[in-house]
Amino acid sequence: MTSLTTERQQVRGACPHDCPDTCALLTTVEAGVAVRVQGNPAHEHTNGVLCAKVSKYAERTNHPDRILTPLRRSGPKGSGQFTPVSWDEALGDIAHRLGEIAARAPQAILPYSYAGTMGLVQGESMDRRFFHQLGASFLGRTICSTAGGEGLMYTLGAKVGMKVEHFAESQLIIIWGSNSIGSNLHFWRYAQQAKRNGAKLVCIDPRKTETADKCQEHLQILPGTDGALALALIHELIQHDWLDHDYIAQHTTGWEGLRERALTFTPERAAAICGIPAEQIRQLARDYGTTKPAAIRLNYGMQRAHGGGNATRAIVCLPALTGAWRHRAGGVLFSSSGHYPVQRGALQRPDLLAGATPRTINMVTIGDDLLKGTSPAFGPRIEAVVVYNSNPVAVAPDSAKVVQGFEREDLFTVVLEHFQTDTADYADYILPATTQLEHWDVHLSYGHTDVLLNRPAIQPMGEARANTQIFRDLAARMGFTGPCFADDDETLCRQAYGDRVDFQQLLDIGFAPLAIDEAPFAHGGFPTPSGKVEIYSERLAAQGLDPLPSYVANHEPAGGSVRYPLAMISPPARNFLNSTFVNVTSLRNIESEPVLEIHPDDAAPRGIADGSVVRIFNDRGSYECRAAVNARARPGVVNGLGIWWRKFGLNGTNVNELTSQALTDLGAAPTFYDCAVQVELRAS
Ligand SMILES: Nc1nc2c(c(=O)[nH]1)N[C@H]1C(S)=C(S)[C@@H](COP(=O)(O)OP(=O)(O)OC[C@H]3O[C@@H](n4cnc5c(=O)[nH]c(N)nc54)[C@H](O)[C@@H]3O)O[C@H]1N2
Ligand SMILES: Nc1nc2c(c(=O)[nH]1)N[C@H]1C(S)=C(S)[C@@H](COP(=O)(O)OP(=O)(O)OC[C@H]3O[C@@H](n4cnc5c(=O)[nH]c(N)nc54)[C@H](O)[C@@H]3O)O[C@H]1N2
Ligand code: SF4
Ligand SMILES: [Mo]
Repeated sequence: MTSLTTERQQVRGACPHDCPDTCALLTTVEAGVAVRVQGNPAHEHTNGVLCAKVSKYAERTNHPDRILTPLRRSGPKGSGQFTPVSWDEALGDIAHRLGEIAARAPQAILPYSYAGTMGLVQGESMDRRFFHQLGASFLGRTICSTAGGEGLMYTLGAKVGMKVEHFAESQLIIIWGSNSIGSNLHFWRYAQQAKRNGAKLVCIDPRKTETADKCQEHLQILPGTDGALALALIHELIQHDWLDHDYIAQHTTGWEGLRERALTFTPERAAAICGIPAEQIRQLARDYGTTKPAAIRLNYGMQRAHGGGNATRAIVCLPALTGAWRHRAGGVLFSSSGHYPVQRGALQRPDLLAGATPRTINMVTIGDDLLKGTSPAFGPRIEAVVVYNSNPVAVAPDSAKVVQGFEREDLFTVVLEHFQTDTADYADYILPATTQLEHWDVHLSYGHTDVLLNRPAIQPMGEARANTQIFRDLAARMGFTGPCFADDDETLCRQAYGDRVDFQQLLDIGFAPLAIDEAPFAHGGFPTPSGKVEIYSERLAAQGLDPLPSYVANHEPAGGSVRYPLAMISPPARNFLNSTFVNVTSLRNIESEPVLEIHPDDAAPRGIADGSVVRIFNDRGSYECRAAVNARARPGVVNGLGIWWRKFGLNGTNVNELTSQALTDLGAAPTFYDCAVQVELRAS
């Protein structure tokens, strides 16, 4: 099949975005132009339906603001002034600058990337080879899910869980820390099927989301209190003996310790912590203890607070205690990515490090780290950052610091991008990258268990080059002659899974399901060292950490401070994908402008009316936006929907001006939803 012709044709692809659904795409191309992107009806999970955002992917790809040539800075840092230059000039100068730093202190160079594309090829192949050969610092890619991910790893052994399609057969679904309609639409379809079959849906979320609206029960807890809630549920399971003693005995370790701890978490104690009625906790425990099969869709919203790792540990113990895993429609799903046999060694080539182990810079603390000088503890000052697949100036916490770091005149910054994002404004060079419609890639999913292939539907627009090509070109300029730097993208696609996935099937139909047991843990067999659910974790004990799941309070608990009495969470706006799509006019028109949801009880004493412009502030900074006074916010908690580009904000900031660089208990992850603020009417 030739995917690049001038005829009208449809090309099979995969959605590249950081979303659990990993949809199969069909792109209609007319005379070499992508005119429409739709869901592939042949792919079960996609079911022919895309979210509103990616339905606009052709508009995004053909956007008049696309960066289509290399650009070099021509004004002060951050001014956003650039002049077009040739690839030859840009690559030559970048290779020269990086080479000069690498000769002295390779670790002074930092790659900064995340999941702007989730593709294994455009996201973690040639780029990693390049930085390994260079000996650059490692980046700790912690910004999203490592608190829960490590909680899962210590408890269940890996990011594994129920197959998503089996939620359709559950009789009870607890949607925990997930706004499924906004962020996991294709799971929501299975939940709807279950509901039609009589299932009860329960939502646990501090925000009254559109998902909460459609569940029969909503526990509107205070942010970061999930661990206490889980322990109280366990308390009730013990009190009523809703336990599967046989499953516990055979497939768990350390139950006695957790039992003792949970017995101190009465529903009344948890109710006071969580800010909900004790009776609601009792009812949920009764539902969970007595309904079979019962499933939990646990998602990332609950692990963006100090105790996110331990809360995850407590929650993922639940299905072992009740034996829910025995049924294929029972258990828990947090992320399915650990099921994939990705050949990361082949793709990323850590052998190119030749035995070196560079330091790791945590992407969450980029604000502080860009401002650090050379020291024995830190190592060399960061002198160059190469950003791709990410927009740190908008998405990393404590933006004032991040901006200050990227403003450094002595920092050399290269940004590979589609658009002039907030981060690109601070670049020395912006290099035009291809979109998913213009390059090859191969994908895993963290919400289902199929592999997807993405074929290019159109030629690269303008002078855009794929990330892989840019790193190949830089490697050549720097004299990296290893044969792995010559691998083309189709070869990289094949290397991603080696012989573990049928590549011909990917070429033929675009997707291939992994072979996974229908009820993967019905008979135990967890990927932990003991093969059991490690309620008690020897690995945590060995690090001097609490070996049992616990409740860890927020760094900045609701009502914990007189100056900043409100807790702020900042979950995504439905029509953006993190900070992607904010510049797509049709989608921004739906979101209209940045908002803060505030409950009438908190708005009234502050003189705030619906539509007022408010100032939200704490010691880290100040952010202005429009107030939406309604009951989507609970008393004591405000919701600052994200993640707007700063330059579209009323005062040139976004919600991350307020969030902190404090980390979680496990996983060194961000605490975006653990943030105390005050809100006032903006002085006019
Ligand atoms: N439309 C849309 N979809 C997206 C994204 C997007 O930006 N827009 N982002 C993508 C990415 S990168 C990710 S990681 C996922 C994120 O999607 P999810 O994993 O669902 O995580 P969040 O959206 O951060 O939060 C989910 C819900 O958790 C709630 N929440 C906040 N704090 C707490 C808490 O302490 N406890 C509990 N129980 N709930 C809490 C929030 O109010 C929110 O409704 O979505 C992906 N999909
Ligand atoms: N306050 C607050 N902050 C948050 C969150 C929150 O809920 N609240 N969520 C956090 C989470 S969960 C995450 S995952 C992070 C996400 O943060 P990021 O990973 O930075 O995600 P995006 O903001 O979507 O930015 C991705 C960028 O990659 C670019 N891109 C896409 N494809 C390609 C490509 O093929 N090549 C190149 N070179 N560029 C490409 C896009 O144009 C886009 O500008 O944000 C975090 N920040
Ligand atoms: S963002 Fe998610 S729901 Fe939307 S098309 Fe991509 S994978 Fe599907
Ligand atoms: Mo994320």
